[in-house]
Amino acid sequence: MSLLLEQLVLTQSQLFLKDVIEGLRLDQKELSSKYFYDAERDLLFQQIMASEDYYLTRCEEDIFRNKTSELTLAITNRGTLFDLIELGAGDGSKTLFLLKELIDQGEDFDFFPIDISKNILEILGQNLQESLPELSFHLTEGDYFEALREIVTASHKRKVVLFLGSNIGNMSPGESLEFCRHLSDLLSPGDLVIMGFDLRKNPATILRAYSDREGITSKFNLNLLRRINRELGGDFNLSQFEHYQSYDPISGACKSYLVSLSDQKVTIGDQIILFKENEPIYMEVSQKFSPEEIDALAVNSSFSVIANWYDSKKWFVDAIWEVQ
Ligand code: AVI
Repeated sequence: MSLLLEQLVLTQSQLFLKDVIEGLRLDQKELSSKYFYDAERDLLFQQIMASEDYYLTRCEEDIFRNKTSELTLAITNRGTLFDLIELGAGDGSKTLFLLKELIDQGEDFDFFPIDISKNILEILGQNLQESLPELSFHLTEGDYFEALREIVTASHKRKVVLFLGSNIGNMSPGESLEFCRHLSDLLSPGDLVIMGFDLRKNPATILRAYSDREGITSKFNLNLLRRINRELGGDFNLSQFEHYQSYDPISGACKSYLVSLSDQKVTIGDQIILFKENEPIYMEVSQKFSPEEIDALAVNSSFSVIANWYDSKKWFVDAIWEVQ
């Protein structure tokens, strides 16, 4: 490993340690979901997406499978050359429908999938090479906005940005507004954004998606403690923490916690963290939206709404917005 890379790795793990300790020292303990993704968790998330209770992926796939021509037309009727950028591309399973249609129509575009997980990008790269050998793509690992800024600076083609899977739901309402404002600031008038939102629906259906009967979401959350043990020298006893999910149908916030099952002491490096029995660690929010909230988010961040595509159950929506 080069010295520079070694320093970078060291800095990243120091940052991870700092964020973990700061989060666990708060009165209301929390762990940042940006550290959730490692190879093991990527695999668990793929299992969640394939599980019966987690409807989100199937609903969005329904849109990408059945509304492909409408999606394609909305992108191409605004001009020929463009760059297609996907933030948080993951394994790209839904995007493949769109990519294939664009290629079949002979469109001239480059695809830039951006993800924080190197592992999932490698999987995506293989998928793309196998299923769409003629596609010109550039895998980009790292922070969404840093990567987007580089792409925007390097090419003057118009931009079409995908942010699918209700990834926007993993931000608080304040953070998602800030995120969308940042996105419209970085892009230029006429550029397009296609964003996936999980809609408010029967609370029991939502809760079950995150308290799945197979217990994958529980493993998914506990895996972060395992990662802290492995990478930061922690001694979390995973059997002493339990996953708990809540959904508030008034605010639309679906939140996950890990609850300590006993009074206990956890050591991370040279730091000691005390837990009381039943004390929660707040892990992640998966915000659910109404159509009105989505339109307001667009307008309040300088986008105009072009169209909304729903799945057949009207549980999920992909909205297409244009930068004003
Ligand atoms: C990535 N994200 C949109 C997922 C969600 O639905 O909030 C993450 C997830 N967490 C637990 N299950 C799925």
